[in-house]
Amino acid sequence: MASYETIIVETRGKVGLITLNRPKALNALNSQLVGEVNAVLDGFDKDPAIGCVVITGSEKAFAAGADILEMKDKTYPESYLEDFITAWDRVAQRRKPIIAAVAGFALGGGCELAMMCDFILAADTAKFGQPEIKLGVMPGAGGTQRLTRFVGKSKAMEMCLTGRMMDAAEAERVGLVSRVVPAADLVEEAVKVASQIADMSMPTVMMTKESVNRSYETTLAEGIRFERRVFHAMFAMADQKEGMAAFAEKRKPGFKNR
Ligand code: CO8
Repeated sequence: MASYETIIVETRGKVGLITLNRPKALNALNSQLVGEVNAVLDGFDKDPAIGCVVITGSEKAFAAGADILEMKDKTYPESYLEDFITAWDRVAQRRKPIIAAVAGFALGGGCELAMMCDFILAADTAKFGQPEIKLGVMPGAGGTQRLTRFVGKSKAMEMCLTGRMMDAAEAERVGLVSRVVPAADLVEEAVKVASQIADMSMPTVMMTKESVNRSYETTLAEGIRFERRVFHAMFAMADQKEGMAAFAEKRKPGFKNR
């Protein structure tokens, strides 16, 4: 496997594990880190041996935001010409599922990166926030849009306008994270959940992800129509026959990804 300077990459069975690793800067997201994460995700997406990805950080920080020192002197034409931040969107466009396992700070771009993943598993130490307003800017990688969809207008507005952080308990209560686990168990638990997903039929997993994501982008009627078409199409897959036969025969299914 290629070596990287800002992340650590491992595989655990069918799970690809990416650990953000710029400890001296609390995993601040610079352009090198973005490039490395995208390169690894490109590889995982193409690798049939990988069924699910986990992105995590350190005990202290998932990521404390975009790298302020790297961006502070940027001009408007520079950020426009290089299409600053757009490369991050590719995390949200991935077809295989990605779980964010968040301990410590997930601030600014760190919170936005977590929200680009398919769901967030949080340690009890997690703290989420969009503090960009304190830097004289606003969230730029989806924070004003995704946070609002997760937690509603009132809380999103308060967080974006004041920069207040939300702790793990509040984040679970308002639906930003799927579950909170003790910090010491976070990565193990995330890999366990990812392994369960990776053992399912991969095309079914990917179609399910696509269908849930459709609910963000379309009307209810269109979304239901999309779901129904994909659901019907699943009866053309061997994995549907296998999954239902296994249930009837009281055995574990052996999915073949077709
Ligand atoms: N960028 C660069 N360096 C950082 C960042 C950052 N975002 N956050 C922390 N660091 C560095 C500090 O400068 C410090 O370095 P040094 O030791 O060389 O002085 C080191 O990390 C440790 O940080 P602190 O000493 O500040 O640690 P504390 O425990 O005292 O405080 C905090 C932790 C509260 C997290 C504090 O570091 C902080 O407020 N950080 C900045 C948080 C922030 O404002 N984030 C938003 C950044 S803007 C943004 O994300 C725009 C989004 C655009 C999209 C990005 C693409 C995904």
